Amino acid sequence: MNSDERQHSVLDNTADVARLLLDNDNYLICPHIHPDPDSLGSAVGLYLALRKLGKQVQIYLPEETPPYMDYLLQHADVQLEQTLDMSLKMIFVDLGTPKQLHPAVKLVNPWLDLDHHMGPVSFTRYAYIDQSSPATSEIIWRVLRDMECPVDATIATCLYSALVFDTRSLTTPTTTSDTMRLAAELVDAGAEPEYVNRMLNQQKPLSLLRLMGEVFSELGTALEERLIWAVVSQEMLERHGVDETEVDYIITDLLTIATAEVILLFKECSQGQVKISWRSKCHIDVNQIARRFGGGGHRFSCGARLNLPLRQTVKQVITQTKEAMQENLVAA
Ligand SMILES: [Mn+2]
Repeated sequence: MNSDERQHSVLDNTADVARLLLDNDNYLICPHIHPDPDSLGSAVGLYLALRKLGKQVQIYLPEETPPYMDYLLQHADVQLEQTLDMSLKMIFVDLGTPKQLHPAVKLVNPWLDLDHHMGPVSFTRYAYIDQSSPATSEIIWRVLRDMECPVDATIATCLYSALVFDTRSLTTPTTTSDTMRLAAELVDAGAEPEYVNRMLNQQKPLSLLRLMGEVFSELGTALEERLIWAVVSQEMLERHGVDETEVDYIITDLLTIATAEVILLFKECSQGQVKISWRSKCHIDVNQIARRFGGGGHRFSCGARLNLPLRQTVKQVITQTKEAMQENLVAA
């Protein structure tokens, strides 16, 4: 463990994280804004484990989440509003950067950051970051093991959901045989693959499929179809009666296109921003491109938000992404 003058300690291993969590109490777990199943599953899994160990703990989530993730939240004490004070040790899971926090979540006592993203880690008192980890839930699993916390079927379901979501069902380049062994351990502990697949992948409303039909018929392509992008406007969302939170994951369907190396999804949000998501099959480091637009994430999956009109955003981002692909930003 080493600390600098700003009282920030980088923890070297999950055993240190486990000791810290066992030695302290009164936690507030904070997922990132618009949480995905890794952030939410990690938050609830850690919450349930700390409760088992007799700790005071709550989850602070100041926004509604899409209904398909309700099964992850049903066993947790989730606060939509929270009085923040120094007595609550804030734990961030899967955050990436403090910019990914909901505006209601103020850094009153930023205490511990558990993450597998690249990016600044010095905003909390303690941090454990493992960029090689396939999901934040894998880190949580190791912490639970080091705390000798018994894992029941509910915790296993949360962590398994997070793991299969972030690894696209155990198929991303970060997936190793260890990842598969972890998935097997979680199934042994009570996670049901069929149930989790149904919850994560078979909950789309018909209206979303109809919207996808329109979006897919108007895909943009460049560089001999190596770059492919989809655009979803507010007008399309309104016309099909689709909630904007339901749209994000249609991007994974575009990865099935044979020629595609990089995929982009542009979503016009109700607050006037445009949300941009990049996915890369395995060659191009799209995180380097996202960072040029103030965003970030992983080498193969990342995002950014711009306060520009939709058409202008598409033009600028496509131009830069094409340039980056031609420069051949190869993932390490
Ligand atoms: Mn993650």
